[in-house]
Amino acid sequence: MIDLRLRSRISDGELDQKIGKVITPRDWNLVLTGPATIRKPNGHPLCVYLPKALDGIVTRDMYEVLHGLRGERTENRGIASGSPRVRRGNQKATYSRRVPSAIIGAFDAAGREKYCRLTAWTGRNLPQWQTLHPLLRAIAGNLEQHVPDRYAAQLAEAQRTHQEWVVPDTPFTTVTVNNTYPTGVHTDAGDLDAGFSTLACLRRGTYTGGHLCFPRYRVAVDMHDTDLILMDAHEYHGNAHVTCTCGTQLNGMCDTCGAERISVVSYFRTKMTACGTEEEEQQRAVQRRENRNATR
Ligand SMILES: O=C(O)CCC(=O)C(=O)O
Repeated sequence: MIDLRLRSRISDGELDQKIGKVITPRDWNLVLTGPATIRKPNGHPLCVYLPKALDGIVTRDMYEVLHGLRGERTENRGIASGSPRVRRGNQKATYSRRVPSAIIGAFDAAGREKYCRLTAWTGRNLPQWQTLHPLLRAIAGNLEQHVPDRYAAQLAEAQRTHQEWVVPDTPFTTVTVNNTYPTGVHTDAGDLDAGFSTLACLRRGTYTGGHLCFPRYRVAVDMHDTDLILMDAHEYHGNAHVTCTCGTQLNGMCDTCGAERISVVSYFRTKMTACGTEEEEQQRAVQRRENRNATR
């Protein structure tokens, strides 16, 4: 495994121009092709690339669960959707491009729902969620081995969280599953500062592009099937357009040729430590519903 400490980074002004935009090959000059630890100029880890780390771990059932999420679309990915947010008519809320991305696992009391919960898909598909747990444990094992200090910090937070919100034997509460679309340059919000994020890739059919890139450092990686990258998701990152052999720039798996790039981002949501037990959070949800009905 190479261990490389970068010497340079682009200026804040140059980086600002790229935020929210989809990355292109002009944004990188180093593409990782083998196992590598990449450090920032200050010596802190930027990413650890582990080709084929999940080979033999991802079963057909796991793939089917992740592939089965391709119909879940969201307008809530903000600049990570690769397009600016827009307002519809005179509505107050803003929306970003609709992209095939799903959040599964646990979620804190954020947004409209002021209580902690398993996401709607997770609640409806508990056996499928559990099918993914061995994969998440294998990802956690790699995190422990390659970035032990970040793993330990994240595990400590997971241990002081009610266990119904944590994937057993991992420091993860939540997973974002993306299917074949480019993310605009963004940083992840809501995950633990002292921790580290992880991104696993499953790939089917033939396509070009999709490179995951850290534009501040001009480093990219073309993730292949069962590759894993451990990464500082508080550094700006994004992935390039995915073009299949039909010549289409994809926003979702290609229905014609089957080209598909699934990215599985597993992390710990900082605010989960403040959640009550599942029973307490359910009571909070009922209470909120009753209060809302009473004020109508
Ligand atoms: O799919 C990728 O390579 C990037 C995904 C990502 O950055 C995200 O979901 O926040």
